[in-house]
Amino acid sequence: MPRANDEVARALNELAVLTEIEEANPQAFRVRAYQNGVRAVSGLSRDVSTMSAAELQQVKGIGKAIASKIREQVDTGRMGKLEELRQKYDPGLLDLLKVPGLGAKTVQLLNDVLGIKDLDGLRSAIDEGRLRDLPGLGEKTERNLKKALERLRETSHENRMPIARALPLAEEIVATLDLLPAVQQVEYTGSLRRFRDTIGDLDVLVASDDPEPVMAAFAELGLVREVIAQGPTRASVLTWDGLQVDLRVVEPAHIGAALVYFTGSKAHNIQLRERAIKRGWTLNEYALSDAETGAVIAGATEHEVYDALDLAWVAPEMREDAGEVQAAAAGELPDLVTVEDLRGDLHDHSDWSGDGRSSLDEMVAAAAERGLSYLAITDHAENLRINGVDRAGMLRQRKELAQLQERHPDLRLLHGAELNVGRDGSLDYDEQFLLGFHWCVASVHSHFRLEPDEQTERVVAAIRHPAVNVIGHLTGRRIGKRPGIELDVEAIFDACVETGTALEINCNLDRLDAAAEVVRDGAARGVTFVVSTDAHHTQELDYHRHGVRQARRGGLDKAQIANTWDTDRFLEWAGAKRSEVRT
Ligand code: DGT
Ligand code: CA
Ligand code: CA
Ligand code: ZN
Repeated sequence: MPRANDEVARALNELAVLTEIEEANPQAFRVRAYQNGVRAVSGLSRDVSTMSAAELQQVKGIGKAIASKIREQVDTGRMGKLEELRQKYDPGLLDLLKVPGLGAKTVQLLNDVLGIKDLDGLRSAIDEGRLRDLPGLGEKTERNLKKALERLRETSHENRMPIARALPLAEEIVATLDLLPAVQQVEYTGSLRRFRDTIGDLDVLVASDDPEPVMAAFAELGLVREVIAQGPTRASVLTWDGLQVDLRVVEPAHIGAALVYFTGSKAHNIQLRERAIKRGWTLNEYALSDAETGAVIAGATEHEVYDALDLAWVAPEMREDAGEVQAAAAGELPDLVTVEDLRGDLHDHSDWSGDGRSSLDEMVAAAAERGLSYLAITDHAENLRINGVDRAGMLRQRKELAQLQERHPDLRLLHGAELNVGRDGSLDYDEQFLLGFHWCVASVHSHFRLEPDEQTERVVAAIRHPAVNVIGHLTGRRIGKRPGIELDVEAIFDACVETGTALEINCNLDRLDAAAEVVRDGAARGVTFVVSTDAHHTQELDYHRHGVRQARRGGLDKAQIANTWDTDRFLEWAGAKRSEVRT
């Protein structure tokens, strides 16, 4: 998405949430209009900053009022109405709206009557039993809210921000600072560069000989709510959505050492420092230097630092002290995957099912345009509550796909489905019908609260089905929103290896499922993986860039990723499992 669109969508979204509080009604006309605006802007491939108000109004979901707000944001970097609401409502109220069971009406009531402005306020009010006497609430609601708060605390990893929210913010900050003439290089570092799935605070590093304008521009960023601390070369700010961002400006000659230091992890840094000490050197955020003379040995680039320590350069995603330093010393780091290595995508939706937003031919054309060699269309199968495709629909789609195949000779199209793993491990349709697909993903979309052994059994049953090629988003987690199902992953790995079934690395930032630790352990067991976008829109085909980082974080060698294989090898592997049943 163009960066201006991202910024506008975020502002409209905040406007929708704040308006919901103002109107005390999530169905209010203005709320819905803003939400439609968010969707419209997010789905737009044109850069909104290049569009006039009249052109904007031509877009479905954008009316006159929203068009003028978009222009205001683009022209002035601010949205007056949003600023006004930000003044009026405490940011903590936004957190309250995220508590399951708390709507805008209740949030406003809590605010007006009890003066509750944030999660902490709500927690103490519940502990003191002050909620039960409010009109329309009662003891049961109080109990439910208490539970919801506990759950929220668990899933939000003590206020860590999910990567899906942190990454776009970081990319926006980096892109904005990168425009400054004083900036030679700018990178986000810390846990985000390591691609952890939640972020405590965001660390940004700039190389510059002239820190002053950089510090000034940083404090002036539109997304900054408050400057917490500011010095000549470092500053900390708080963004409107509650993320702390630490900026550090260093001289260009030190940027390599600083990148290593501020990327971390702490444990990885300690390993590096120990190697330096053994050689009579010191390693800090400025340089690798001789401990006695202070002479600089390395510091301008990361590669230089690792090289001097007799280590292969370690990809940031792997820097967790999980054996990567030893592997780098022995020359045994895995051959990690890049976006260019991925030749196909194997989990893609169209507007035939669920919430797919692009048509079949748009999806196929977009995959062809990206130079993919193969693509599996895997619309939702019939058991999904929201608009799964029935048998007749699937057969019609197969015909359409065959016609599209003729128009795209260089892109091998596979007709597939995303099946729903039932409570007992059963799947949609019947075995004969399922064997008619070229490729099936099976995913858990229901029954998230079963016991671990029941969950394991149902997923293993799906793995054992002859038509199932891969398990989609293994646990169904939504990072920071919903924990995944609990599984005995060892049993899953064994079943996968035994049957030639793959595990998916789902590229959606909300999911990143299987988790990196599972990828690492599965890789060691010999499990085959696929990196899949789960695209619901043509633009989401670009999500491969996230999935490869997740694969790297799992230390996965690209040889173990089936969609890096060429078409012939891939098709042979994908066909092997089902042909075993047929013979
Ligand atoms: P987070 O923010 O909790 O998601 O995790 P990080 O890893 O981003 O941690 P943060 O922000 O405290 O520090 C960023 C990096 O700076 C960290 O990964 C390593 C480095 N660092 C910070 N403090 C220390 C320290 O005391 N010793 C060493 N060796 N490195 C440190
Ligand atoms: Ca951090
Ligand atoms: Ca930090
Ligand atoms: Zn899907």
